[in-house]
Amino acid sequence: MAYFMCDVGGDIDQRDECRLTPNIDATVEDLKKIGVETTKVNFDDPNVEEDLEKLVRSYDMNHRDEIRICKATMPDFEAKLKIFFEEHLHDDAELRIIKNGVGYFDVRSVDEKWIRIPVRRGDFVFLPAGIYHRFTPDTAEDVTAIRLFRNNPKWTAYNRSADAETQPTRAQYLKEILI
Ligand code: KMT
Ligand code: NI
Repeated sequence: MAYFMCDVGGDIDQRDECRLTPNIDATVEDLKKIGVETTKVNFDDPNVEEDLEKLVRSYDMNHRDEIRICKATMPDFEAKLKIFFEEHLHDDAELRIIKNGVGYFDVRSVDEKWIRIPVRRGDFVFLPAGIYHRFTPDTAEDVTAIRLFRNNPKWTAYNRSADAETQPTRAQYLKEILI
């Protein structure tokens, strides 16, 4: 379950749970308000391929690939981790299914607090285009994810800035989702 998280930095490692004390859960409703959807895929089900196909179709996607985020397989690993954890938005939705490992997607709540969504094997996450978000693996630093996308995905990251604020996708998100 998702929860509102504490600030990171100093003694607080982004790769830890980063819960508030006391913990404050974020509800499905909190996520719905910002256009975020989560569901599960059962990789141990022999029909998992069908479930994956259904997901791909229900989100009108037509491709998928796999990304493994770990030191051994990812060139410039440390730099990539920094990029993933910079608050940013994209012109396309971000759809991910975690196949292995543990990580955290952080998304901004309606009132701009960080909501942390812990993800592990079987977790599917949909982040709409224009939402500010970031990602980190946990301390094991080995996450494999399936990415769903359409032709010519617009994965350019706009880090939070005046420039990102003026992106049409951001305006669209604010108009359609937040208001
Ligand atoms: C992204 O676009 O930030 C990523 O793909 C990283 C998360 S995938 C588990
Ligand atoms: Ni992203």
